[in-house]
Amino acid sequence: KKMTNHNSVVSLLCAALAMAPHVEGFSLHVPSFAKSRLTASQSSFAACQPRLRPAFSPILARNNRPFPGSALSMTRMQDQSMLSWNVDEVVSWLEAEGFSSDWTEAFTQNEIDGEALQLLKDPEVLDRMGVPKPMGIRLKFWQRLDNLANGRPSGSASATLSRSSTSTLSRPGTSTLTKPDVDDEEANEFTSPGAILGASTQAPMGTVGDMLVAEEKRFIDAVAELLAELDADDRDVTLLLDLKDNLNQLYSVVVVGEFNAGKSSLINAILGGRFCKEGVVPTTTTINLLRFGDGTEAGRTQRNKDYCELFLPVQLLRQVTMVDTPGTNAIIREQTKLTKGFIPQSDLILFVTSAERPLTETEGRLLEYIRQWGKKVVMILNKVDLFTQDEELEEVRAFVRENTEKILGVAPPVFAVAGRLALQAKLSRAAGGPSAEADAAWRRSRFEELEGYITATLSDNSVTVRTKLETPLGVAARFLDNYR
Ligand SMILES: Nc1nc2c(ncn2[C@@H]2O[C@H](COP(=O)(O)OP(=O)(O)O)[C@@H](O)[C@H]2O)c(=O)[nH]1
Ligand SMILES: [Mg+2]
Repeated sequence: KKMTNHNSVVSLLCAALAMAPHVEGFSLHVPSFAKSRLTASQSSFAACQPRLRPAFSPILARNNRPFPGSALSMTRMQDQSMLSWNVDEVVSWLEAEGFSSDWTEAFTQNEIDGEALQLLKDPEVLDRMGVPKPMGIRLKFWQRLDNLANGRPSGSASATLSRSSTSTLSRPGTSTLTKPDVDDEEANEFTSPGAILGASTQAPMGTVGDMLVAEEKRFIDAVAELLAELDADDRDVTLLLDLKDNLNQLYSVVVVGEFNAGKSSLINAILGGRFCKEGVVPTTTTINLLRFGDGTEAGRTQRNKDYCELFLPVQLLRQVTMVDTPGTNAIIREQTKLTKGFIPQSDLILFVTSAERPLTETEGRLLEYIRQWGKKVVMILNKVDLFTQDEELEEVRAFVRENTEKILGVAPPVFAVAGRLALQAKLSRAAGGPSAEADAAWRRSRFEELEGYITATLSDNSVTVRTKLETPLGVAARFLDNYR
């Protein structure tokens, strides 16, 4: 059930895909090379489909919801006119609702008139009629039939669900997701700050990237429509549509961890300046977005309710938006909520844990939460200058690796660094200080390896584009898992 890797994300998406073909304007012509990019395996969308079928009917049964076309809803029938339809009229209705010729032919051959139509609630009857199998399309059929029988507007009219149709909804507050994955009452509680990242710079994706983004936007619209039909919370649908809008934005790296783990110091070390406030007591009370800005923009800050943007003349920020979070802390619950709210929007998570107290219980719970969103995680074991022995360091690094793997299901890269020393080295070099000293601090900081990884990740377009594409997919998969 849980999202352990990209393949399970993709298999859920296949489930959505199988349910989605009848959404108006929906098509998925993903080139085969792109499919393998998305799935990271040989599995194609088609190959995933059979897994869908056994899954759906028991789920509907478990939810104790009648099939839309079941006897229960049919007793509410108000519009009697369909009962007098002949076969041609039934077929015209099917066509108008967007069902394929496989459907209309099966209806013609089996001489389904209006009276027979209202009895078509049994999946086995549809099987015997030779109607296509995907349960998603059948569900839509029952839904349309139910609308017809109850004199409601056609379902296809709602198939054009778009951002504008949800923009009047209340802004995301505390999500109502109640998936009991973690026995922590806060586990699923988050405040989504909305599409923060969707503010400025466009990400250069390349032609193939742009094409995939366009396809994925259609796909997300289809999933959003599906979620709406599954009575998903409006706020969840809004989040998904916000993420769709974020697809064209810069890659975002979000730094999370408990307060005092050294998140702000790490960002400063990466950027080479004291831009984020550091301190022994929780200092960062808002989410800070670090974006590129030079000339008159340099140093400008823009405050909003839950976040603050800083524009800095640092080249790396042309490629990424770095995000400093307040961190999680059992005492300051508001900050924990803010941090959690931001996680769904991130493309890459740098999870900072301190050598003083590597992987605490609350950090474990935060990782659990992150995993539910299908995020790519890089672990940073910070403050390694506190170790006097290399063996000690390696032992703790192994501990972090093993335990994060247990939680995430995949082993993320683990970097052991001393952020504070790395920043000292960079600042001292920039100020023209004694180079031997700076070099020694730099070596002790072990920062080289992490920087190499970050640069390699960001300069590989296929990695960044892929990760960006996966961001809304992981969230979509979680919602589908939650609501189906
Ligand atoms: N010994 C040591 N202390 C560090 C290191 N990085 C940060 N710190 C200290 O840890 C404290 C918390 O750092 P900060 O970056 O504010 O943590 P945050 O709350 O996670 O943002 C500060 O006093 C930092 O000076 C490090 O690499 N080594
Ligand atoms: Mg901080």
